[in-house]
Amino acid sequence: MKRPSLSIIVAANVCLMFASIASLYAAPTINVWYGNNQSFGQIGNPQTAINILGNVSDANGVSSLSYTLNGGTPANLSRGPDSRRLLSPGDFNIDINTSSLNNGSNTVVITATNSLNETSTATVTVQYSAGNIWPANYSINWSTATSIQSVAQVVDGHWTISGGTVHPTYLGYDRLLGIGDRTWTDYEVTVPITLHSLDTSGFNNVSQTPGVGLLFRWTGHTDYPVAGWQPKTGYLPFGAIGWYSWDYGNTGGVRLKLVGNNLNAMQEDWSGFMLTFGVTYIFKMRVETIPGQGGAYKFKVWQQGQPEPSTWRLQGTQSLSDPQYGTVCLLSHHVSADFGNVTITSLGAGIVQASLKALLQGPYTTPGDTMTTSLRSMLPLSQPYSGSPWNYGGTEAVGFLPNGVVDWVLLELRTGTSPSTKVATRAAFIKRDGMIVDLDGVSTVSFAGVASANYYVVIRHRNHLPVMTATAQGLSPTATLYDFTTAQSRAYGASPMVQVAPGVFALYAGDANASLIVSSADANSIFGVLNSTNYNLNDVNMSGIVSAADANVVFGNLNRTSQVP
Ligand SMILES: [Ca+2]
Ligand SMILES: [Ca+2]
Repeated sequence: MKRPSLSIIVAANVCLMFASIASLYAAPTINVWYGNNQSFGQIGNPQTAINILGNVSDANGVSSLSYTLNGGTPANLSRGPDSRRLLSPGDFNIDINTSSLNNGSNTVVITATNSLNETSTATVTVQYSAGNIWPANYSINWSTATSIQSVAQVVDGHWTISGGTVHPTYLGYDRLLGIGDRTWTDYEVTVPITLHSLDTSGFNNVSQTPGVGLLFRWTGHTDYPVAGWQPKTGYLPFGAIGWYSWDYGNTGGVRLKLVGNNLNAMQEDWSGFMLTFGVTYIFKMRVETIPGQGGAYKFKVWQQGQPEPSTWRLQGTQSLSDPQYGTVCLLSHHVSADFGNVTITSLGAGIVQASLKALLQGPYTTPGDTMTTSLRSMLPLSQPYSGSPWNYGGTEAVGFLPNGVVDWVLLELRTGTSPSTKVATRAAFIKRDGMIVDLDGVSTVSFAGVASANYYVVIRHRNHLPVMTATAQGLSPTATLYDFTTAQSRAYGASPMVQVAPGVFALYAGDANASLIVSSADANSIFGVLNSTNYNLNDVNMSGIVSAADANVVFGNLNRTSQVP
């Protein structure tokens, strides 16, 4: 592709994108690269922060630069060059965590002061749309994109769309364009890339290795391994980088590499396969979750117009201690490259695991903090929550009951505390030790088609009062045990559980009519079917028979109500 001259690019950017606030006198000039009205979150969130990028300049020298968010306390901004994210003199990058933004309109006021104490300000209106998850199947056609920020999220750098591609206008350290959601797990990305030239300053001690390609399973900058910078500059952890790179000081080391978390090389291409400047190559990379192992990454590159190779050129698997989810970024590290149209395909819409432990008061028995399995011979082989009031239509069923099963429970995931935000429901087994397991009787409970994110988890049981986690829990393909039994505060609300032994808490038994309150109506229900010996809601102590003992459980818990909102 014929590249426009730099002067044309800059002139076009000044017309189209730069928001210049220059005072009538010599106060600093603040250029906000992507405009005074910027929208974030409307597609989803590639990373934990948003970035408002720009440059400040003044003939007399800029002495300070700061910003406020929604009229809050001014925060100082670093100015480039800082050898990493801030490339040129006066460059700034306002990194604001999305959790600090109002859902809706936000006002960022940037204030610059020069050495003569002259001040100028620029106001950026940030429209933030909370709660969106980036569509799992996604593509970008740069020819029809109205702006970069309308289809992607700039993390670093000044980027330009031209000739049906996007490219970093100025070459520097980790120019990143985020595309996708920080909660994505398994996906495949295809993008044509044309390399033009190398910025040899990328061989400096900090940058070390110029390269171009794709960054996978990344959720944003951190304080590791670079701590305390503004903007945040730690680039770890990440899932993997698939790229074409020039090893430090070693032009013979140019090759395709698949680099894992902590910069561990997963696989390198020593076949002699080289990319030619000016030629377009298709970069294709994917990550898939291998249960119990981690992310499996595969990467191939071939010349556009040639048949796609049937095999992957590089591959490797990361461990469960490496990121299990995160977005994809286009990455140019000191390389002039055009990125063509991006195609992202979901490899399964995500899956999260819930590892839960809880006890039911009815069948609870000491010693050993276990539950009886007296109902075992009566338990249905398919989930019992299809009727009112649960109306759950799931098809969970087994051919036989796994060992140790006490009963079926119903789990819900919610993005908030309101019932209207329920995103998933699953029936599962609760075992005598309190562990809640999937249908195989062993595994944590999986929720397919659910993105990694924070969720409140609700446990319901036929004739016990439900409980919900006290706070939203980060659920991902890797499960972390949440144990309700260890403290009253593990569940949401006031006195949500009954203490059944010192330091041991259980769900309240006795809601025989599933009304979410234990009352005399439950006792009446029990007395109406005394001596029934079937799988019966009124058998609240789950002994296998409806008797006066069940009514006594009700009387012990009278007026207890569900604390699940
Ligand atoms: Ca009741
Ligand atoms: Ca009973």
